[in-house]
Amino acid sequence: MQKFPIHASRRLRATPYTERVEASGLTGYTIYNHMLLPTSFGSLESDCQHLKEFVQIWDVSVERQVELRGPDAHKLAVMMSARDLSSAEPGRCYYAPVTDRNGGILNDPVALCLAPDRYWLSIADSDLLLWALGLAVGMNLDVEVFEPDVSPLAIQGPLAVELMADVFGEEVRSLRFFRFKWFVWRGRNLVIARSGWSKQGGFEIYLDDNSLGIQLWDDIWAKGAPYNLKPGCPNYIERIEGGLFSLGNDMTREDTPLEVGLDQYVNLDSHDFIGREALRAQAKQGISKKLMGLRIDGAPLPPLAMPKDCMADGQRIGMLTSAVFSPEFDTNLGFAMLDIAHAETGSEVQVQYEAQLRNAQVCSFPFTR
Ligand code: THG
Repeated sequence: MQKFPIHASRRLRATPYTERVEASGLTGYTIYNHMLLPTSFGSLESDCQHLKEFVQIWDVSVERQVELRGPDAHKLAVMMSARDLSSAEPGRCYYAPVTDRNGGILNDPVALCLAPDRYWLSIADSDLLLWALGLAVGMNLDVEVFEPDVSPLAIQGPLAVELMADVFGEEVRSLRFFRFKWFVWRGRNLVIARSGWSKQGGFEIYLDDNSLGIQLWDDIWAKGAPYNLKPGCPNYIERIEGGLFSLGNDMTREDTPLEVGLDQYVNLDSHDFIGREALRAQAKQGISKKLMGLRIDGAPLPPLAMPKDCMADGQRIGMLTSAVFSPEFDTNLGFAMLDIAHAETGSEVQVQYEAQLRNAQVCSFPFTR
């Protein structure tokens, strides 16, 4: 899209790993949580292929933590999340959508329960810190809310477990999906979780001292050669193939978790949370639009820079929110928020690309070959 450099500053933050990232073949950045997020190291296609075969090291410092700490930390976490965190256990991660009073999605963090009185909300791209600070004041809670010095580094790909065992010891192998443990690295304790924003499997290391970023990167890099370790980043093709939704792109405050198909992470009957009444009403009444998969005919599409209209019988019936050509599926894949009448597997729609209309078939997730 744009060919001009982006300049980091105190406001537009570099990360503890930026120096290594830039020295190892970075070819693109985006901005996420006021911070630099790599988008490619060569091409999306070659990055994607490598991610599916080997292992990559990802600077995902942009996954900032909102820490809730103190006697009312648990109460605040439960009030914030549509996912029932009332019986959250230390050592577990929870994908936990956060909604406003209308049920609109404010963020879709991974919540880590560090202790009964200590949570990290590992956030997507919106200022959830401000919402949490406001709620703490408004609800008169005894809780500290702040962004700690924590910068996650992800190790993703089928060989991630081998590399991680070499660096952190055999015990990482026993870590189950969406669990975390404390591991000793150079005499300090680090949270390591089995998680990450790809479907290839892997880990996230929550480094809690930015002055140690280069050391951590180098320690992992030094063990990488046998596994063909390369730098990487959340990959636009792989995440679409895998059905991972991006806040701000595929869902916004205009959408509810039910409309996005995140029903399994919404508990309407177990706990009180902000947005529950609206979501209950919507569940009762039925949704009027839904995020669906699309297979789009025609020449390979580049990553979508702006949403496109979806049409049927000459009427606008929705919006394409993400799309790209998938080499593995040998077709263009995308997500679209569609009026409910068209949000049905097998339904035929068109996508408006400037003057051109492209035919597309609606499907559900996950995409199947
Ligand atoms: N890791 C961490 N923080 C994050 C992300 C992450 N913050 C921003 C963003 N990603 C939040 N969004 C998601 C979306 C999906 C998942 C994780 C974070 C995810 N989903 C699993 C899946 O779809 O297979 C299922 C999760 C579950 O079953 O509970 O992993 O990636 N630290």
